[in-house]
Amino acid sequence: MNPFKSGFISILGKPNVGKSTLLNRILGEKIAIVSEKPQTTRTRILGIKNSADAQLIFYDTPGIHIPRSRLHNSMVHSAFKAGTEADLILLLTEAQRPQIEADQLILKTLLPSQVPIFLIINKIDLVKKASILSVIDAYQALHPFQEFIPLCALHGEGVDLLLETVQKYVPQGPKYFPDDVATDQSERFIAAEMIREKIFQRTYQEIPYSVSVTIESFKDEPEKKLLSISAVIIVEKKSQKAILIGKGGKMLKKIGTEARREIELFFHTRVFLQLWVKVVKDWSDNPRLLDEMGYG
Ligand SMILES: Nc1nc2c(ncn2[C@@H]2O[C@H](COP(=O)(O)OP(=O)(O)OP(=O)(O)O)[C@@H](O)[C@H]2O)c(=O)[nH]1
Ligand SMILES: [Mg+2]
Repeated sequence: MNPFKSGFISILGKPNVGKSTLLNRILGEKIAIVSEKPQTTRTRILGIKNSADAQLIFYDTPGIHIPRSRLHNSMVHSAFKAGTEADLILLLTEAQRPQIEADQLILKTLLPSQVPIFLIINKIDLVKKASILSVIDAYQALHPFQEFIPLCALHGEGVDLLLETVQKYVPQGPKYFPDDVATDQSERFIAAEMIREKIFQRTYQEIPYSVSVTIESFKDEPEKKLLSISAVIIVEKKSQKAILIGKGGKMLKKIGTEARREIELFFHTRVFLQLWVKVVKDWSDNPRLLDEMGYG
């Protein structure tokens, strides 16, 4: 029998390149929220992929960008930290829009030089095969990448090959987590993230970036086959609160319905979801509040 292997693999890259989509695809289950807007992920999200002879522990991370608030600082710091703690780094870029200079800066200033790095060229469904070669050519000059793997995180093409290759690079090691554990995130955190995802998908301009979600109560009532959740959506300005609530409460209702469906799917139970909106001025630049909200 092959010796058991295990390792920590960090998925890093610019915002919006598909890091969270890739984590969900690898796990075959949605644990990381996704949107078409950049800076969706704000914290490190751990996901565990078990097979007969390996345990691969992935970190999805916030997209690396130039910070403009303390929240951004914390996001970039957590990506950087996940890089330094990894046995292997997957640097993601987009096939149709590779940002070579930005990735070069990430490689030079943020990523530890001793950790092996694969270049993952995502979204190959959006380009002709021939153009993938020119992306590989351009990146070859930047860094001695261990592997170049083109894939489509959205539909899955190339993901099995990625997993086989990752397994070759991780060391022999123990099973860190029991087989039935897929993530270290709390149930409350997952529910809050699902609400935040719907806000990211449904609102525009500065609104998604001004929102944080806190779970006030989370009550599992198995005898009623019901999960009751009450959550507060925190915004920075009164005007944002008005937009989130919408005319006659329409927007909040829509977000609530979509979030409830998503939470029901994940927890396999009926959910009663109550949402409130509260203004907390400048929370995204307040170290104490950021800490309380889990962005410390
Ligand atoms: N066409 C296509 N779209 C993709 C693919 N992978 C991800 N996307 C889309 O890209 C957008 C961003 O995906 P995310 O997974 O949220 O990206 P991210 O890198 O986690 O973004 P941040 O958390 O903001 O750093 C979403 O609209 C995804 O549906 C892919 O392989 N093909
Ligand atoms: Mg993400």
